[in-house]
Amino acid sequence: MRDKLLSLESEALEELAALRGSAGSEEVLAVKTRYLGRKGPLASLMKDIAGLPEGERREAGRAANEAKERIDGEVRKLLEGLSKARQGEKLLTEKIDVTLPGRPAPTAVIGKPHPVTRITDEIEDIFISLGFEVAEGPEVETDYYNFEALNIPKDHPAREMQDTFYTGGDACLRTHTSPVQIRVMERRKPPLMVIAPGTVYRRDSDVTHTPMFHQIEGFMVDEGITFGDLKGVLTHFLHTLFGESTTVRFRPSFFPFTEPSAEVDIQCVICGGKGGGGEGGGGCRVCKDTGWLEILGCGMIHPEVFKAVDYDAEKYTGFAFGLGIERIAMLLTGIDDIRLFFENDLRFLKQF
Ligand code: FA5
Repeated sequence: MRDKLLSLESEALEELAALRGSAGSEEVLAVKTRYLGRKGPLASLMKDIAGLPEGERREAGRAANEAKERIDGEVRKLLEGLSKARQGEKLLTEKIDVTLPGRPAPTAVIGKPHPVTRITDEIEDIFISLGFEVAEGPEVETDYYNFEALNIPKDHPAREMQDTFYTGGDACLRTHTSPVQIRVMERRKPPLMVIAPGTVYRRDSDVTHTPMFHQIEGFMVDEGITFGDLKGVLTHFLHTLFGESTTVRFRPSFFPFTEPSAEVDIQCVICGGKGGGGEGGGGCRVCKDTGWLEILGCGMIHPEVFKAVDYDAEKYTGFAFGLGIERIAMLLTGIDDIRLFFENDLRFLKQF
């Protein structure tokens, strides 16, 4: 029995040795099944061992187990070697060069700030650099904040149904950012240097008007603020935004919440202020041949407004201004139809 077991073992180990280095795991496992499986030669020797006399059986049983373990051990070693080799191969073929530069994403999928957002940020930065802080107010306002506290009388045309979106009762969509002046001044005492950007709504629609647009309100209140401060701040702002050589003009105007009031024009950036004598000799569509472009409304805050927020108008003075962001964006980008900003046509937006 012992010889039979030894020759079975050495035959199996020889076969396994022949597989080393060239075979795959299936072939190794096939040899294992052939020798150690239920129908293999070791199983049949085990059956013979069961029939041996008592004294020989134990000895032969141990020898059979040892032979089985040695064959099994060799199979395990071969399989481990194969798995290591496979891993090494994988590391080589699947290696990643982390120093390769990344692939740029196609430009169509990269989001960029909308031109109106970009110009709002630019304008905010100019005022922040002068020491102004940014405030916000609600888009749905009450009659009191949008009109009453701003000294806009009951019979003012801005209050009419055809100019304002009323949302029921006393509420309306704010028609300008000026109510933020009231909300800030109600809460705080001077000195104040505040800008308030935001969305406003009017029943308006043509090439230079949209029902929803953006304004930036600004105001400065303290003891001794003069019209000179207003001119200085706004001239600096317009020179920074449109260039130092831009000519600025303050023109008398009227707003119920400022006195005196003015509108500010800059010399037309398209025809250079030449009006009809612009490039090519034709008329200038943008300034309609006047040579000037209206940019914003402004003035010294009306004493009635100070009364509404409980400020002493004898002690404090201040200026305020409000500008339309889309109008400025049109001038800076050369777009001559304001509605393009809100159509979200990618062909338009991709130009910026
Ligand atoms: C006002 O709204 C005042 N609240 C501005 C102000 C503030 C004056 C503080 C004095 C002191 P106005 O209605 O002129 O003023 O509007 C201001 C700017 O908003 C205009 O110069 C224009 O650039 C822009 N604007 C007005 N209506 C529209 C519209 N429908 N679409 C786009 N822009 C508009």
